[in-house]
Amino acid sequence: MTNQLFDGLFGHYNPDALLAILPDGRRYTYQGAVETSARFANLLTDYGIQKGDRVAVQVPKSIEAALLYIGCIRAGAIFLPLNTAYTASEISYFLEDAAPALFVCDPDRADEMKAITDSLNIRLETMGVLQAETPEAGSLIHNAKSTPTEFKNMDCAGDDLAAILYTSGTTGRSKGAMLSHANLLSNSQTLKDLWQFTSDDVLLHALPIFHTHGLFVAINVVLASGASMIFLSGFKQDEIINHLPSSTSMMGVPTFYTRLLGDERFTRELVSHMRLFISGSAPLLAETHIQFEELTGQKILERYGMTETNMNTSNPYDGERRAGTVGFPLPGVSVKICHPETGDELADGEIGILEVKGPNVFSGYWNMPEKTAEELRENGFFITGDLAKKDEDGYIQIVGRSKDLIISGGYNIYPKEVELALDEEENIVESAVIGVPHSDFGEAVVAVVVCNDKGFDPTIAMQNIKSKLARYKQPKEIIVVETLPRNTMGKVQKNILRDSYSHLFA
Ligand code: MLC
Ligand code: AMP
Repeated sequence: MTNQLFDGLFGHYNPDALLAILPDGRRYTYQGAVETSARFANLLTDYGIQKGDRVAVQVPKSIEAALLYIGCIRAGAIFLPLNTAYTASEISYFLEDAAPALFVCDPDRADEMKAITDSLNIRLETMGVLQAETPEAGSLIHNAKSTPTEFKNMDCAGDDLAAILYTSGTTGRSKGAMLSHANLLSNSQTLKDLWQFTSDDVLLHALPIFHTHGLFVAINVVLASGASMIFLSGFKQDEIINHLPSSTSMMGVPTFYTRLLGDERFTRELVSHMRLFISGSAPLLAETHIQFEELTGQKILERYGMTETNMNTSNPYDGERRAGTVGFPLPGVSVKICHPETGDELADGEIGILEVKGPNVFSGYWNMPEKTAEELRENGFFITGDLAKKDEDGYIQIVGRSKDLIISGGYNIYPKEVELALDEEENIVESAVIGVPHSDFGEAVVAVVVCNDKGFDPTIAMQNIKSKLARYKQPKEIIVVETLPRNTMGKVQKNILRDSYSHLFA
C-alpha cells in the first residue's frame, strides 16, 4: 500500500526525534506523531469515513489538530480546515458546499454548530486543546484514546485529493481549492531543499494552521526534513521573544516582522543564531526588509504563493534576497507574465497578470467547473490575478492585483462579500468596500456607504454584521457619503475612494 503524501513526509522518520515542543512543556516525538495520527485514522475509519470523504475541521490550534490532518491523509479522507474566526453562518455555507462526512468543531461552539450539522445530516465531533492539566479535550481526542496506535494506510496516488481549502471569490462566494497528494508533497520537498531545512532545524511556528502558510508550508516542510517546531497557539509577542533563542527559523506574515521591529527586546543578539526568517502571504514592504536587515544583520527571505498553488516563487537561500521582490520561480514551476486581455506573454519589465504552472498547481475548484475553467487554462497555467513584472535579473515583483481583493494581516477579504452583508442592512442604499494602508495589518477594510433619507447608525450596522462575517472581514471603519464616485460606465471608482481614505490607518 502506498500513500503518497504520508510516505513522502514520514518515509525515513527517526522515531525518537522531536517533532514538537509545546508552550506547556509537552514534547512530541515523531513516533508519538505517527501513533496519534494512526489513532485518528482508526477512529475515522470506525466512523465509516471512506476514501474521498471530506473531514471539515474548525478547531483551536493544537498539535493534535495538526495530527488530525495527518490522520485524514492516512485514512484517505480529504482534510478541510476552516478559519476559527468564521461565524456559524459562514460555516453553514462551507458544510453545505463540501458535504463532509464529519465536522469537528471547538467544544465551546458545539451547541451553535449542532443546529447546522443536524440540518445537513453531518456527524459532529469536537476537539479542544489538550493541555497537561486538562488531559481530555473534546470527543475526538477522548474517542481516539481507545483506538490502536497502528494503522494500515489507505492507498493514495499522487492525483488523489489530500485537502480542500476554501478561498473567497470576487463574487462573494468562496471556492474550495482541491489539492492533491502530489501538489502538497512536491511543494514541501522543493521548499525543504531550496531553504535547506534539515533535522537540525527548529521552526518557531506561530501561524494559524487552517491556511496554506501555517499548515502546508510550515508543517509539511518540517516533516519532510525531520525537523522540530516550537508550536505556539498564535502570534504572541512575549512568547516569540522567549522562544526565538531556541529556534533556528521562523515563517511569518509581514505583520509578524513589523511588530517585532517595534519591540525593543528584538535585538541583533536575540536572533544572531537564527538561520532563516521567511515572509509571505502578503507584500513585505521593501522598507521593512531594509529595517530588518539594519537591525539584525539578516535578510528576510520573501516568497510568494497562493491557496490554489502552494508556493510559486522564492528569493534564493544563498544568492541575493532582493527587497520588494518575491524572487524566482521554484524549481519545476513555470511562471509567465501575461497581457490581461490577450493572455500573451509580455516582455521583461512589463506589468501583466502572473500565470503559473507546475506540480504544485491545484486541480480545480470543488463543484465549480465553470470557475475552474475561468482560472485554469487548458494548457495547465493558472491565472493568479496578481499583477507582476520581472526585472532585468529575473526577480519577480508583485506590483498589485487585478482581482478586487484586500489582504489584511495575511488574511484575504473579498470586498464583494462585505458589500453584500452591508447591503442587507436597513437604510443602506449601496456600499463600496476598499482596502487602505494599515500600519499593523498592511491593509485594513473600510466601507464607504450611501444611506437613504432615514439615515443610518454605523454602530448598529457593525453589530448586525458580527453574526455574518468573521471579525477580520468586518470594516475597521464605516464612512457615510452622499454618493459614490462613478466612471462614465457607472462603475464605482474604488481608486478614488482609496486615495481619499488612505490616511486613516497609515
Ligand atoms: C486579527 N484581527 C484582524 C486580523 N487579525 N483584523 C484584520 N486582519 C487581521 N489579520 C482583529 C482581531 O479580531 C481584533 O479585533 C483586532 O483585529 C486586533 O487583533 P490583534 O490581537 O492585534 O490580532 P492578533 O490576534 O495578534 O492577530 C494578528 C495576526 C493574525 C497578524 C497575528 O491575523 C495572523 O496570525 N495572521 C496570519 C494569517 C495567515 O496565516 N495567512 C496565511 C494565508 S495562506 P477586536 O474586535 O478584538 O479588537 C496564503 C498563501 C501564502 O496567503 O502565500 O502563504
Ligand atoms: P490566499 O488566497 O490566501 O492563498 O492568498 C494568496 C494571495 O496572497 C496571492 O494571490 C497574493 O496576492 C498574496 N501574496 C502571497 N504572498 C505574497 C507576497 N510575498 N507578496 C505579495 N503578495 C503575496
